[in-house]
Amino acid sequence: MAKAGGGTDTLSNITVFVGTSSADTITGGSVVCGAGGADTLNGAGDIFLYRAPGEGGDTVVALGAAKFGFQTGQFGYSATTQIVDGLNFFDAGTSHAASNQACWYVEGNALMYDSDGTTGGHAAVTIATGADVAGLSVSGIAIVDDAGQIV
Ligand SMILES: [Ca+2]
Repeated sequence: MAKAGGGTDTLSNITVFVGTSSADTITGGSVVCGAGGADTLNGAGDIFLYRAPGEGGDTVVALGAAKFGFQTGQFGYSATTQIVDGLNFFDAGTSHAASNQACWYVEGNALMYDSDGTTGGHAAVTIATGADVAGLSVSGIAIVDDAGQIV
C-alpha cells in the first residue's frame, strides 16, 4: 500500500493507494482511496474506495471500468448488503424521492449518498462528480471491506 505525504501529490500506477486529507490527484491503481479533501480520480482503478461519507467531494476525470466501493459499517450497511437498483441505489433515470434508508443516487453528474434516505432529516453528501458519473448504474456500486475488496 502506498501513502502520500502532506500537501498535494500526483502519483500514478500504484496497486493500492490511500491519499491524504488534502486534494490529491490519483491515476490508476486497483484500489484507490482519495481519503479526505477534494480529490481528482482518474479511473484505471478497479475500486474507488470510500471509508466514510466525509471522504466524498471528489472529481472523477474518467470512470473507466472502476466501481465505487463503500466500506462496511461506515455507510449503514454490512457485508451482507445487496445494492439493488430502485431500493438503495437510484440511477439518473430512477426517482429516489421515496427512499427511507441509506442510499446512493445519481443526480446530474453527481453520485450522492444520503445516510437516512431522502425522506430523513440528514442532508445528502456528494461523493463524486464527473461526466462519467452521470451514467453510473447499480453495477458501479459495491460494499467493500477494509482492504477495498468487494464483499
Ligand atoms: Ca485526499
